[in-house]
Amino acid sequence: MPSDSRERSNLVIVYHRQPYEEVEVDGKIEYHENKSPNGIVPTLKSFFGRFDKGAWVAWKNSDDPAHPDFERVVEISDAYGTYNVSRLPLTPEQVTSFYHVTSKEAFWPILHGFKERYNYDPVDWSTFREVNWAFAEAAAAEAAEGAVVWVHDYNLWLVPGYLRTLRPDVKISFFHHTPFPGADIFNVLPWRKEILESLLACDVVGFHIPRYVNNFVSAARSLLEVDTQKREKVKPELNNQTSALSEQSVVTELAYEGRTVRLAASPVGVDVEYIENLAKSEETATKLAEIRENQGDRRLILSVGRTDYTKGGIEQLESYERLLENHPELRDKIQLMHVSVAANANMTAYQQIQEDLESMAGRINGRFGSFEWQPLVLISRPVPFKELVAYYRAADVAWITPLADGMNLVCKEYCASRTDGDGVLVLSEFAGAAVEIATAVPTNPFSYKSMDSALLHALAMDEDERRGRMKVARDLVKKQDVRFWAEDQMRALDLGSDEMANASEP
Ligand code: GDG
Repeated sequence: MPSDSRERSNLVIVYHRQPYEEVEVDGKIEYHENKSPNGIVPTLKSFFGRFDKGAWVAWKNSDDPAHPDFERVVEISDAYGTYNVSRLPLTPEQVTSFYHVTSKEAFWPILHGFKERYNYDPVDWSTFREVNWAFAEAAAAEAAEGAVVWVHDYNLWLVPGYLRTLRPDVKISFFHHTPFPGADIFNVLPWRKEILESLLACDVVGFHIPRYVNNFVSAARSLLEVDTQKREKVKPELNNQTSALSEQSVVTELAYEGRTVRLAASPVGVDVEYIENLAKSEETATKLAEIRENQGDRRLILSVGRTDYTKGGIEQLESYERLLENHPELRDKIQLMHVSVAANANMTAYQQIQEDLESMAGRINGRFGSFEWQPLVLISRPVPFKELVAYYRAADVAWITPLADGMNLVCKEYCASRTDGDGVLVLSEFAGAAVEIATAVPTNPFSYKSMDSALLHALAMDEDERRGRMKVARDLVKKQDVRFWAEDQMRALDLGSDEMANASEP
């Protein structure tokens, strides 16, 4: 246990990103709310209100981690209460090695099934271990006796194992935001056993959907003596049979070396209340009227996602070009807005995709456009979320076609925004959300035929069918919202809402 006098926390969230933005005002650093209201940061923070004391562990870029003025732990007070934020000072070299190289060039392609993009050569595994150890130490220093430590995502894969050694008393839950591949793909990673052993030090390992749970089990079984007898039938709301990711049963527990690890399939949802309020606001109504006036009778197709090979942007533009070529009747009648924002703009793999998207957009507009009509609008800068909601409201079709996606929140944001009950969602069978939203028009982004016919189907759909499908989708997105997800994770730790209130007792 730590020796200084700081109050320890009953809930410690370990997430690589900080829960606020640092803003310099008159030479002093102030901590402001994150500008982006979407995403899970506010939801995670909302859990602090249920525990006596909360802490967050994240990394902070630092040129000089040893600088005596560096404040390692700051106390933040905001709408979510007062909590500690423990910042790990990482040098630019550590960030590159741990995050940009190991996490993004080695892990990311494997998690999404792109073996051919896996780049192991530049990985410095000792830096990955060192950074994960630092996260584990920081979490151990913040945690009260018996605290819950909630760790997020693959870039912190080794944290549970280290933390269990440092603090055998804490409850550890780990959530994967990405897909988890089966043994054939996962085992490409040379550090596979070390990663799995670390995850098996958790009390709960969470995934979005049953397929990823079963894949994890297949990887664990391939390398370790695990007992995986306990399984149950997949709940109907997680088992859309038309999705390529459906499963009939799911393993719920795994026993390893005398410990039991619960496996939880809980799909992340969106903050429906927040999005609906935005969708119904005056500001959105004004923007919507402006968009509709510009669109005239043309049907608007909207696509939103990060610039990443997993998101299927290239395949989508190829389909759009084929449709305009093979269906001249569509020309001048539709417009595609493709919002594709780079999160890791300086990585070569992402730069290449951006260049390809720009060149395809130029070709499509050059081939089919006219003075009056631009077939494709490519937006590469981030759009404010409020504006995005107005476009969700305006879009006749949301065309969401990732090749692989843990969940995909954009499709849920689209449904949440459609307070008018209209709009068609075309959704890749390889997005985790496809196992939930059974009334989306399914599409297989690996098939030209499926991509083209799904969009044609969506454009031709009559109003009754559109509204019928959207109603079911909206009901589901509302029920399985972001709070539902977080509660589910806590339930897996045997911390229902009542128990959480008492979670402060050591
Ligand atoms: C990972 C997993 C999983 C996008 N463009 C703009 C913008 N966005 C926002 C969307 C949405 C978010 O970014 C993207 O969420 P996704 O879920 O689609 O994707 P990832 O970033 O890859 O997230 C994913 C997720 O974790 C949660 O577990 O679903 O599978 O890969 O919220 O709205 N937001 C704004 N402007 C933009 O231009 N404001």
